[in-house]
Amino acid sequence: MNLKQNLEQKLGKEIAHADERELYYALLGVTKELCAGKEENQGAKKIYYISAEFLIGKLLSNNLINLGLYNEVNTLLAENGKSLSAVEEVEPEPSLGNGGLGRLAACFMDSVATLGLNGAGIGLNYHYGLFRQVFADNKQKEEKNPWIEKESWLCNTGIHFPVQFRDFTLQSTLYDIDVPGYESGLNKLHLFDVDTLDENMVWEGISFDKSQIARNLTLFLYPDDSDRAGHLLRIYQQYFMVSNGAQLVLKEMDEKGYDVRKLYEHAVIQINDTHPSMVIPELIRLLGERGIDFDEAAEIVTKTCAYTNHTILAEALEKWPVEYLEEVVPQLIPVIRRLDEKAKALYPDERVAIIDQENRVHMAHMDMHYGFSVNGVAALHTEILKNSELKPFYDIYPEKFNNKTNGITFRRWLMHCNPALASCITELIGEGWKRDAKELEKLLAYKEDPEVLGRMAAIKRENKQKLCDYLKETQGLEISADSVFDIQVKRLHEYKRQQMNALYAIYKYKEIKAGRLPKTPITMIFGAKAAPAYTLAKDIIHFILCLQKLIENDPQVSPYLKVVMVENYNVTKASKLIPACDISEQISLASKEASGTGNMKFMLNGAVTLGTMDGANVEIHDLVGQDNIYIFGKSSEEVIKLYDTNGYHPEQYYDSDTTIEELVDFIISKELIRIGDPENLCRLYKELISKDWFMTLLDVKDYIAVKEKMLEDYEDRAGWEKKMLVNTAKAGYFSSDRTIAEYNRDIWKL
Ligand code: 26Q
Repeated sequence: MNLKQNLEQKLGKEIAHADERELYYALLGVTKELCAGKEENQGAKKIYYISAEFLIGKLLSNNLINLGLYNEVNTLLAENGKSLSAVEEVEPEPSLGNGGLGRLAACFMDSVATLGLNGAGIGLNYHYGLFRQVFADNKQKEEKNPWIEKESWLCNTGIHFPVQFRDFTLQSTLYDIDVPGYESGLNKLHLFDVDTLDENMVWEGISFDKSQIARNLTLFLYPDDSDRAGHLLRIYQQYFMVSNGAQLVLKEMDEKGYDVRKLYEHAVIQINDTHPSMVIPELIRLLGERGIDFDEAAEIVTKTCAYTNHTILAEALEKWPVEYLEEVVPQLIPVIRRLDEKAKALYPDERVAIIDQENRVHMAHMDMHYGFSVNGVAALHTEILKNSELKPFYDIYPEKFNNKTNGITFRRWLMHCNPALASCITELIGEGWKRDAKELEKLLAYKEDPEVLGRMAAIKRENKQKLCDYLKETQGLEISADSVFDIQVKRLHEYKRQQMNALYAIYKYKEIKAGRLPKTPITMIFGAKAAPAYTLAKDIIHFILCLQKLIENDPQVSPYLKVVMVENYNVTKASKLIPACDISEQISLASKEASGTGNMKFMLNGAVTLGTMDGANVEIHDLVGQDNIYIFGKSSEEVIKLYDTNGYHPEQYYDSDTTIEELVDFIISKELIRIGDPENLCRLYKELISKDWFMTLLDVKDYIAVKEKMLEDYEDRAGWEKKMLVNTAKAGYFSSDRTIAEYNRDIWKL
């Protein structure tokens, strides 16, 4: 049966007579059937990527691309007066992640399948995801984000495992999502859930009774963990995930007839940050139930598990009080204690203890003692882990440490989100780049070709116009495609320094007020969710929204400057924002951003980076050369030294520099206080002049100077277009296909 017949049979009517919703569900059905008919990737050894987050985004178009059907469907719909992009709007986006770490897991799933590797993802099926962000009174409010409908990508496998907690046992149900590779085989994303979940227990916003585990376990990703009940729920979730994961791995070993004593010959478990670390003691416990003695079980598991670190922020490295674990999973306590004793016997150094003197379990320490690989996610990040953050471990286990610079899937982040650029590239250099992204370098041959540069610039202009239309339609925002699009979209965190970018908005506002007008108007676009309990992050959102209002209502300034905050930034919005960007803001305090992956997506789509020498920015810099990136700020060495010596005092910068003083004072100016909430604005102001833990004032002047230079260079259109081309051409290294090939070569060895 051909595609048209199949679709119309599902619809029960002609395509031309169906609406977008009907078309979406019919296409969902067709795609799922096609996946069901596809061969699963096979092999004697399998990679299990276990992660609390898989920020997969909408799947329809990407699955169609990978199945080689996108163009056919697109054309078929167009012939019948329908548009695939309108159909896409119907699909709900699952928010099963916070940001980088979760999106990385999704890109990795795509590449593992594309490279034909035998692998699977293991995670949880959160019904309401993270949360949906809405703005009210210039503040973030959280709402639940339901995404599971009667028909969805989830397939109930009928597989169940018992998971035992202290006072009760929960039965899991496994749901699978198909992950078709690009013109390749298929893998599964396994998401575990409980049948006893009660979606109606959420009363308002994202509040619910945190103590009713059987009813609330998979409602939300990271429910507010500002209190004890929140922490416990997180541990319930983590243990539920890893116990199911471990049972699934062992079940698959049994089914294949493999000896679990040789588990490491057939399975490798990649632990995505410390959230799944309890898989180590859980597997040891399960092997013990099968009669394997403790030391042998520990050795088997050590040869099976590998750990990826995504952060050097101490507060994000999980340390659970023994007492919490005792309350949730007492059966793991003897295992963890023995692992701790074994490690202490060999390495008495308190800095490498699993259980510390305050009776807390350091999850990362367990991973490093009882895993065979530890990797950072960008070259600089891995060096910092080895030389400072995890140095005591590097001294013990130098052979375990390795770097795997992050990557992104070009299927979603170029072919899908920027089809015009993708076909332009193909016309110029052929199809090869889709399988071997390094071939993008062939574009460099056109670096001086005005016709090619003009085409790329025209595509950028079109993407900017589309974004204007979208923001007008969805948020009623009026912005102009003739302005410079300066974009910072990422989770809200002080170390990412959205507040520094907002101080630039104040700088520019004052300049315009003083009659110094930008040659080209500037549109500053922000998008960010703040963790619900992260007060200062929410203050920064409030600050930005107040600036947006202030400028919007100022006829003297608004023709030259706009500040807009995109509501509920997510994968869908990213794919509309990124292709439209001129200036990519990657301005974290050096040493704090492990890698960044947005930086790679922007670069690939022809934006020029404004950034610090942090995370993968360093590698972008080395690839494109200093003429094609704008770098500012103190180096990671200088920053680390400032922390070590307690050498940074924001008040010194504030008191000694009138520009800085004026910018910061504006946060509590009468103009802003009239619009905003004094409590939030004052708190932010005080924080910046007295603590400023992430050193905004240290770099703000250099930031402004370099951004001004960048805007000046933007006026040289031919020069700028060349930078755009070089950025796209050099982005091949950041394909997640390269990253996954390296994981396989060095760690998984499938
Ligand atoms: C930890 C404890 C308690 C509650 C929450 C957490 C928690 C939740 C989410 C800790 C960390 C995260 C997410 C981290 C993350 O997204 N890290 C990013 O990972 C990317 C992929 O490697 C990098 O590119 C980014 O630099 C890094 O910030």
